[in-house]
Amino acid sequence: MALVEVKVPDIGDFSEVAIIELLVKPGDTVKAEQSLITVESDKASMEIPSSHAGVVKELKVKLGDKIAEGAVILVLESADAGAAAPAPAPTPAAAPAAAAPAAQASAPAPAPAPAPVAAPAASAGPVTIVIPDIGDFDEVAVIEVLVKVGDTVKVEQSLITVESDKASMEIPSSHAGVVKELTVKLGDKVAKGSAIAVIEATGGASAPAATPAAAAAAPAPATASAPAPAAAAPAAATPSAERQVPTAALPPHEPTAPKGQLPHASPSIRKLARELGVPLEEVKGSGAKGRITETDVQGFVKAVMAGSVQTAAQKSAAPAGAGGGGAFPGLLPWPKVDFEKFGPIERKDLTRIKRISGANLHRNWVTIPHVTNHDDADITELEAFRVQLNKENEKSGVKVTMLAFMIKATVAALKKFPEFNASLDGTGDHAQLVLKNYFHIGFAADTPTGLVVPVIRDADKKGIFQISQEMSELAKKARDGKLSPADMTGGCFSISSLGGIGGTYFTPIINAPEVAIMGVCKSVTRPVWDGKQFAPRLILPLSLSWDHRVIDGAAAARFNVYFAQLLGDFRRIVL
Ligand code: CAO
Repeated sequence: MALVEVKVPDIGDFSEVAIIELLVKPGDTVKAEQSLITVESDKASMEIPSSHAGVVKELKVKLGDKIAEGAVILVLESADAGAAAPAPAPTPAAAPAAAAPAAQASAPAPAPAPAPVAAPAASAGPVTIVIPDIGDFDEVAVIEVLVKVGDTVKVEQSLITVESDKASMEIPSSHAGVVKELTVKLGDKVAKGSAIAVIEATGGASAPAATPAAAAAAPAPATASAPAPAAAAPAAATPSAERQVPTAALPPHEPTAPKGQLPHASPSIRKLARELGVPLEEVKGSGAKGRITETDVQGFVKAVMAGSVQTAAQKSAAPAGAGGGGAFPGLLPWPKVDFEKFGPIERKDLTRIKRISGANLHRNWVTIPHVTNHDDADITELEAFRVQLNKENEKSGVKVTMLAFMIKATVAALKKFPEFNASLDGTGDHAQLVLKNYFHIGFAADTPTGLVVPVIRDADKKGIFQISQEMSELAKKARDGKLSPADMTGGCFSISSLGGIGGTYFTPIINAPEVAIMGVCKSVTRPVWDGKQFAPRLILPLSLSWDHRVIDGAAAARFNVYFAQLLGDFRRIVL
């Protein structure tokens, strides 16, 4: 075993290229010709293979490093240190614009020179652009056509992207002009000399015909871009807005690249992604073999901006189970705990209702500025009346509930304070308050699979008996898991009653897009000072949560006072 330094081979005209991916780490066993790193210029990306088999002892480069021929990539403990290294990379003279061939993976590809013309360079007139000497490439597939007939192209503007198994590169135009004809299409196999397009060159601006020999003699500038002929204005690859790539509907957030592998994308798409900060490994490619196109990157950005997709970075900043929606930049990631370390556990999936209601409650809690006002209602007389009604109507089978009275009181309070029967619509300068002239009241129902909120429609048009009966039917449907979406939509205001269970006060979460919710707890008999003495009164604790964007504290206090007055003396409801 001996230690071997694996160096960057002759990469032709590349003088400084950035490392965009490290494919191995110390301790990895690599084979000869296995790719070690990926480097990229603005027109080509390629993998640099190992000259020996062995175990990686030390990495001498890191992501972002600029490297050139001869740079040490890593130190390898190799059994075949004495063996001849794989075929050396072609020299610059031999391959001015070579790409790593499938059969000779140890020869990475420099960026291709501008495509030469078959005809002698003319200052104007039609010129046929052909594939330049792309080194040992025999037949490479056209994976993107970046221009279309009628497009005006600049010198060095990329016309097509070709790809081998180790490199992809864009073939730039040697001439400026208007594309008259495209002679390749997606999927075509091309080689040196294949015609790409006919361009009506604009006078004078055309680059001199870059013969392979001429290109070889002209070493690349310090940048990693393709060597530009002296007369040509260096032009960055301009991604066409209408790239001829297989298009798809907005791509879902579903990466196509296998985990740990660099996704398929041309150099200009990588550049675009870097500029926008798009994590390409999270983008689903809609091109051939999952290749990521410009449309895919744009779709990803749109989806992230719309909040329908979260990047992995956003997710790791959001609490576990946040279930999408905006993350909180700068927030610590949710703690990852190995609970089994502390004792036996069992795991249970959340029910569908809990998953859906949890995500909604979380959004509402985070996005609505909640305030909760607590108050008490004296329901001594109302409870006596309710008990009496139930006695009188024992045979009817309908039990009048306190909640039914509260629903009627809510309708009256909503009529008196219309901003509680409202919803916010739109944001910023376009925000509007939608005031409703209908009165659909929701009530929280506890079921074995989670919380649901069925709605009593048009409660203003219904009496206490009808409301009680409908509530009992809806509560049964809820417990049986038989509520339809129509039973749970369109609510104006919700009541969450824990009265049958217990407690004093709590802070209910507003059921968006409603703007307030009444929480009710268990009524208890308390001594209340009546001005002369303490009298036993049945007191119902109320907790009204309201949206401070729509409602003020004074209005909330008035709502509670009025609501309590109605429950205290129900005759007031007809006033
Ligand atoms: N104070 C004292 N007792 C009360 C009361 C109150 N505020 N409200 C109801 N009760 C009593 C009733 O008198 C009844 O007692 P009896 O059986 O002796 O007659 C018992 O509690 C059950 O009441 P009910 O049958 O009238 O039912 P309800 O109207 O109180 O509740 C429903 C119906 C569907 C709202 C309820 O079953 C439920 O699911 N509540 C939970 C709601 C919830 O989970 N809210 C929290 C949301 S936030 O997580």
